[in-house]
Amino acid sequence: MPIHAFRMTLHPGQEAEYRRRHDALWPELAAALGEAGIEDYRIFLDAETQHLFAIMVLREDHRVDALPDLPVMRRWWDYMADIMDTHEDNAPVSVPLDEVFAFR
Ligand code: RM4
Repeated sequence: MPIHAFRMTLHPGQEAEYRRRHDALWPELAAALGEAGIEDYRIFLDAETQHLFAIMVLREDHRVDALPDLPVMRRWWDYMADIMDTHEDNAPVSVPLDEVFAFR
């Protein structure tokens, strides 16, 4: 299964707010993530650097590249923009991570 890993950055002092918002993830967004072919999506925080490490396990026929075109994804990014590093259009700054080890 394809794996996508990437790094985002949280603003200092926003850990509790970030957790709160994700604990209440909009059902419409959860549905869109599932429909895009995401089987498992986890985000880990490095509290020293404020880096958010995201890992997505994807179905072979995933369409995650189309997520930025969805209005619900854009609305979520607008909602999250006050607590994360973002581009001008509110998409989070996302740095791809290269896999260097796997154990299965
Ligand atoms: C994150 C960020 C990501 C999104 C997840 C659900 O805060 O907005 O882009 O995929 O939430």
